[in-house]
Amino acid sequence: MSDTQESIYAGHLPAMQAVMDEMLARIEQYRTEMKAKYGDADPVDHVLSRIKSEESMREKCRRRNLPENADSALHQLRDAIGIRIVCTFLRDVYTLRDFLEHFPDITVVEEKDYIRHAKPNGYRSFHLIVMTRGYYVEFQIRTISMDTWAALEHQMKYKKQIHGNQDLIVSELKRCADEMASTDISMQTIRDMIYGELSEDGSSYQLPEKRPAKSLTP
Ligand code: 0O2
Repeated sequence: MSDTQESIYAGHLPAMQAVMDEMLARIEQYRTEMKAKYGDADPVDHVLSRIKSEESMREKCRRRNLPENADSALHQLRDAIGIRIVCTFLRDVYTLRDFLEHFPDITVVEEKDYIRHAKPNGYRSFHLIVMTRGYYVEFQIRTISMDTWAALEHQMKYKKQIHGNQDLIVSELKRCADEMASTDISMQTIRDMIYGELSEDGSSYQLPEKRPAKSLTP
């Protein structure tokens, strides 16, 4: 941004930062509660957060044919504030989703369950877009293995020159994504056995059903 160019977020940055900090504090609260319940086992491996950079936001506006202004950045696009939560186990992805949604000042705008419905390339993650205090926040909640996969796939997408057979890389990535998804279920099931939380019929962990659309805003 040049010295004379106004930020695309106009005067909203301090309020956006405050919203992001509040969401991060709630995630810390969740970790503390879960650690108290399960000893020292932390349900969250790590959390990343960012306000989309000025340049990335302007570039996204141009790509979407939107004017480069605060209305586009804050109302037409919904990922100016982004928080990625990387969980140790699969069930934590959904309990965290429930935890975040139970706050009365949070309105769920959209959920995209790319774990239940993986993208064709194998991408898995739970995306939750909420509105709070007048700002959208995009949460990406996923397991460690989903995160490792997404990071590698991202490297492939943005590397200008790929050494090796790209078709083979793409199909190997898809195979790994499916194997990792299966391992995530096995790891959750083993964990449930350790904690005596296996379902009564002893079956392996099942992903939760999609909730009724009425819990989401139109
Ligand atoms: P960045 O720099 O990561 O923020 P939207 O971005 O919501 O307007 P879309 O595509 O409908 O558009 O949203 P979706 O599918 O929820 O994806 C949003 C973000 O999820 C992406 O952000 C990526 O971070 C991540 N993502 C989605 N699909 C893939 C994928 O196939 N591979 C990887 N590695 N990440 C993915 P952006 O906008 O790309 O940019």
